[in-house]
Amino acid sequence: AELERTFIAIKPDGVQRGLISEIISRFERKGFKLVAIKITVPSKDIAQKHYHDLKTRPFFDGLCDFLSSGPVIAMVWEGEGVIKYGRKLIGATDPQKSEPGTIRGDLAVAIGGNIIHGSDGPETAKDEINLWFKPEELVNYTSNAEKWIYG
Ligand code: YYY
Ligand code: MG
Repeated sequence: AELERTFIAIKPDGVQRGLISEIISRFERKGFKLVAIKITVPSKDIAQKHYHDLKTRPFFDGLCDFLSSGPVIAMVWEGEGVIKYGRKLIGATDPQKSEPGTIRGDLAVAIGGNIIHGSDGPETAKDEINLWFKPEELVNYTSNAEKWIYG
């Protein structure tokens, strides 16, 4: 299996709504491997860096306030195609447009409460992992299921 990694975060709304295990289980059952996880209240500075691509958008300030308003579950997931497929598991940004079967499609109704973040490409994945985690917080290990998952 190729060592592709993505940054996934359960935002404060997902944590407050008790959706941590539901969301983690979707990545885990798919066959992706959890290599880092923590619960943290991100500073406004981390939130602004995390969403820096959106800094000219009118909702930027509110979005950063929201992300830093409470506990977030920050994770790194590893697996073949995990960046692109992780986005697929998450669904469209606006839950009104997310397909049923996706995390946002099944569990969210509004864009301001879309419960989860996932990196949108290899470059952002690398930047976001580096922003949220120290290298030593990433755990390299062999999962015994890998030979069954990848064939
Ligand atoms: O990557 P993703 O979370 O699906 O969407 P982005 O376009 O990167 O926007 C990040 C975040 O900003 C989104 O999850 C909700 C919020 N947002 C918003 O509040 N209003 C918009 N019109 C677009 C995005
Ligand atoms: Mg995005």
